[in-house]
Amino acid sequence: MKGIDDIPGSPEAPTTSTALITGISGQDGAYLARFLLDKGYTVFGTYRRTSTPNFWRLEELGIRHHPRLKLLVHDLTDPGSCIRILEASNATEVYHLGAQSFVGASFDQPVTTAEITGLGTVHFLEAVRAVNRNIRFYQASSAEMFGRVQAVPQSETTPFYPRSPYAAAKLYAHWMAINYRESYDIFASCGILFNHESPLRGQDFVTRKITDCVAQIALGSTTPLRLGNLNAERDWGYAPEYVAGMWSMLQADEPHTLVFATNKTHSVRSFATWAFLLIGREIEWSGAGAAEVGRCARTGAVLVEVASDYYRPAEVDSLIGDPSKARKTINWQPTTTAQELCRIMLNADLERHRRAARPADPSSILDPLIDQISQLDHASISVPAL
Ligand code: NAP
Ligand code: G4F
Repeated sequence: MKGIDDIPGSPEAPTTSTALITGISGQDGAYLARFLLDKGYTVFGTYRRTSTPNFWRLEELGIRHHPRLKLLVHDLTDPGSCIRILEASNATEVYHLGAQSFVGASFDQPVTTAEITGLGTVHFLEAVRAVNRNIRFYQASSAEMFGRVQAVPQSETTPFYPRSPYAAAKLYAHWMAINYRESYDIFASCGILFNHESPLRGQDFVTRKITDCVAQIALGSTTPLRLGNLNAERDWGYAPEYVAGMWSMLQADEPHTLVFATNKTHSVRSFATWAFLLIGREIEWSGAGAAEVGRCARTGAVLVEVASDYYRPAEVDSLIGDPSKARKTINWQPTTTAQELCRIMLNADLERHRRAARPADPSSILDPLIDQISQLDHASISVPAL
């Protein structure tokens, strides 16, 4: 079974290259750092100064104190220091992952989002242009740019229709990366990534919010899971597979724009249903809209309720990507299903809560549960027609 320590691809010929990752404290930054360190890279990672360090992901992956990992303080809204960081690191590959990446927050902080997620990219592109035009640059573009989708599934040729300040900022950054590719011959590649999740996902995002809450319910919590739009559908993949694709894009002969997706879509309701099934709770859904609830089929207890405060002013109803160009161009193919992803994430959250609740108790009630979930065949999770 895949778990938190798995990452596709293993080093064949160790490299002595140097890479710079912006947003190394985030989900993708942490996985990519480990991937590159495994390949022999020296990795410079930028993080923004906060009153309390935020390196829990690097710690969980066991790379926080890796001898080839160097952490540099940098805020994406500070253009001048991009140049200093590029010069100091001497990196030949830049993976620009840093962003205000939470769509919900972008409605409350549209200008900050534009500055970090939009202009922050241009600060780095300008630095590449000034310091060394041979640097290869990866831009973390997003499926959110498709927004109110103009075709199903979405591919590299589908027109964009952003539906949030985040998506609009990403679209600006995306086009600027392409603009620098075409204007200055900079190797700027754009990965249009559909949702990718993992045990390292931030707790604001719906998948991790679900697995974390369900793990707590397994441990005895009686607080229901409160969600927004249960009908939203996403194409969910496994983050370690996606960061491997980022690296492949920068090893190609020429810069590309590629969609990374699984070509399957599922609703938020389905993801929650799977997570509860994994702890032995079948959900019965009733009601509609903000009045919908999910009850335990056995006890009738309310396990899920809808909270309209999680609704967004404009929603992206359904995303499903066509990754065939990525397969043809860089031989990238995802393998983890959304159901398996749910199990990986739930397992990790159960383990975290077990550790937090009973640090040294060998007879934890969760041990048998985790074993049972690990052995479950994900194909055996029957998904109701929703
Ligand atoms: P994430 O976990 O939210 O990580 C974002 C990173 O950016 C964090 O390290 C964060 O630092 C950093 N950051 C935020 N504001 C900053 C600022 N002002 N200065 C410097 N750093 C700042 O996101 P992710 O899931 O790893 O995604 C990586 C990238 O891919 C993002 O650009 C995201 O928009 C994009 N993307 C993600 C997905 C997905 O499904 N995960 C899909 C498509 C595109 P803190 O730790 O201090 O917050
Ligand atoms: O998990 P989400 O917050 O992810 P979203 O908005 O799709 O954005 C993520 O994926 C993008 C790529 O497609 C990235 F660019 C972006 O940075 C981020 O990583 O929400 C998924 C869906 C939405 O439709 C939302 O309305 O779930 C719905 N949802 C329903 N209840 C909820 C909730 N989302 C959150 N975060 N919390 C809820 O309670």
